[in-house]
Amino acid sequence: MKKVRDNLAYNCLSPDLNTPSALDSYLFIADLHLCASRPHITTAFLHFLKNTAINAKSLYILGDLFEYWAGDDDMDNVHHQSIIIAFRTLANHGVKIYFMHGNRDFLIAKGFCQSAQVTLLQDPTLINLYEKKALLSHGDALCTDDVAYQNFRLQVRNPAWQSEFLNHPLLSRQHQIETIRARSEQEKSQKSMQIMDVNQEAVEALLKSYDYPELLIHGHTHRPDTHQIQLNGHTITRWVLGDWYEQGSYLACNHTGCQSMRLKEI
Ligand code: LP5
Ligand code: MN
Repeated sequence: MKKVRDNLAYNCLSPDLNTPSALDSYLFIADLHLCASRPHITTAFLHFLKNTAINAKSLYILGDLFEYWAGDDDMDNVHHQSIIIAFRTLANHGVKIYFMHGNRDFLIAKGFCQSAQVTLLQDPTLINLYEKKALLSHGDALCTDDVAYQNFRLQVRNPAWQSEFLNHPLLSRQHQIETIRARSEQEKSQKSMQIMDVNQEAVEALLKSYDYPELLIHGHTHRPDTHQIQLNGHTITRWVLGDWYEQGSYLACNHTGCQSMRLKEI
């Protein structure tokens, strides 16, 4: 018990020790955007894996684990290796790790998953969470008002486009991605907050097509919150996960419910 209390005291801003801990919980994270140029975030994440996720049943990473992923031939660098090794260590302790693609790391493939002992999930994926249905998604596909992004997404999620892109040398791919990143940042500065949020009709259509799960958990918008949706006589909770830019956060779910948890500032 002491181990859990110490762990909570370290990881939570909230002093309430009665909230669900990581012990035997399902943990959900997204939008860490790990990269070598923000080493403190990687350090905080490795600490989270070693001290918090280690107590969980499963860890679900719902996309944008990395700032970007240029291909599985970029696994040898020290930064990527430190994360792969930490995942392997966690998996060897019996914690099941699931990963879903985000809009920045959808080129993660078999090589990474095998090496990190991570199971790749389709977007969306329905899971059973203590007899409740929970639908998991990165969330970008729900931002249907962002037409420029959806057109871009259609292009780069095309398998033929991806295999052509992966034929380029790693360095050239990295340069192309940097160019797209700059363009994306420039275009985002011109878009309204509303356009870059999920579209309510898209959310409702998705929930209906999955027969009204009790929970929808996603990231991408970087607007951590809980939304109650009343839809055709069903009550659905939409959990939006936070990013890890200034403060790491995760959603912990156990048999008593789900609780949004924050790490100390990073
Ligand atoms: O990630 P975030 O939240 O900052 O922004 C997203 C959308 N932007 C993106 C781009 C990624 O951030 C960067 C690329 C990731 C690398 C993927 C690796 C493989 C692809 C290689 C491509 C060369 O996803 C942003 C959304 C925002 O979320 C909110 O939802 O608005 O979308 C954009 O800004 C996209 C622009 O509006 C359109 C960009 C058009 C670029 C067209 C060039 C096509 C040619 C590609 C071939 C080189
Ligand atoms: Mn995203």
